[in-house]
Amino acid sequence: MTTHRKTPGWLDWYAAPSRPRFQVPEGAVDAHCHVFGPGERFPFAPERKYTPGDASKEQLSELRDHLGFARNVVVQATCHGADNSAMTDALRASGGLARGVATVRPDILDAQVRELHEAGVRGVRFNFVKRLVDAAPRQDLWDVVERIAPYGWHVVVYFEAADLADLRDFFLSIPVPLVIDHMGRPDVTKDPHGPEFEAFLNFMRARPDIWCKVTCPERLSVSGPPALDGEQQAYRDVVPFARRVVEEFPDRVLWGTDWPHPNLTGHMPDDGLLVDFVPHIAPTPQLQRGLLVDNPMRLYWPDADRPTA
Ligand code: 0GY
Repeated sequence: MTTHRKTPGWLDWYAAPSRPRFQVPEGAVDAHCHVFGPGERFPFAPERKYTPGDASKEQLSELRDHLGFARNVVVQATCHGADNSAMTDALRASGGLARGVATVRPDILDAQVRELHEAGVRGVRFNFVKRLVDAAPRQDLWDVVERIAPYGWHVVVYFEAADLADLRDFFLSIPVPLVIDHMGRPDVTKDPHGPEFEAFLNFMRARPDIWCKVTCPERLSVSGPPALDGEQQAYRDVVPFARRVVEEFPDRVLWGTDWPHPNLTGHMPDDGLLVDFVPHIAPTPQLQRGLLVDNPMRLYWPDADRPTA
C-alpha cells in the first residue's frame, strides 16, 4: 500500500544519467547527496514541506559507481525531519564508504549522539531556508552544538544569500567548524565581484574552519543546462561564483551531486553532466583533487589511508 504521494510538479531524477566525460580522481567523494525512504519502510516526517519520490541507498550506490566516485556523504533532508533512520541505514549498509550529516533535536541524549557517530554521522545540518523548514529558536541550535561538539562534528548550514547578514553573527558564535551548502545560494544574475558575493567571501574569510560546498549549479543557474545541440556550456552563469570560491579557498571546498535533487520543477540535471561541470570550476588537477578527494577525506574520514597524489 502506498502511504505517500510525491509533491505534484516535482520532477523525477534521471534514471539513466550519462557517463561523465570528466574522469574524477581516484577516491573521489560525492559530499552532498540524500536518500529518500523508501517511504513504506522509513516514513516521511509529518511536518515536511514536500514529499519526494523514493530514492534508495541501493540506487545511490549504483549512481556512485556509475559516476566513478568512491564514497558518499549522505545529508539528512528536511522531508525526513529529525528521524535519521533512512540515512543511517544507508551509512550502515555502505561498509564504511558513506558518512552522514544528521538533523537532531536539542534534547538528544548523549547515547543517541554516540549511536549516530558509530553509524558514521559526522555533522548536523541547520536549515534556514524558509520554504523548507519553520524557524528553530537559536537556543535550540546552541543546545544541539553543545551535544555534538564533544564528538568533533561540524555544523552544515543552508541559507539564502539575502539572509546571510542576519545570520552571520549567529554562525560565527558556533564553536565548531561550519560547512555552507551551495555557496550560500548566490543570486547569479548579480556580479560575482559585487557586494553580495563579496559579503559571502568575507564571511568565509572570518574563520579558517568555514568550508563551502560549491554545489547545485542546477538550482542556482538562470542560464540553465546546455542547449539540446550540446553547444552551450551548462550552468555557465554559476561558474564565476564557484571558481572564485575554489580559487580562494582550495582546501576548504567540497563538491556533491545533490542526488536525487529535491524540489526541482524547472529541469532535472543529468548527474553525468554535473560531474562534467567540475573542471570548469576547478580547472587544474590539483584543485580537482582537493575538491573531490583531499578535502572531503580530511573532514569525513580523517583517519583513512588514501593514495598520495
Ligand atoms: C538540497 C536542497 C534542497 C532541499 C533540502 O533538506 C532538504 O529538503 O536540502 C532544496 O530544496 O533547495 O540540498 O537538497
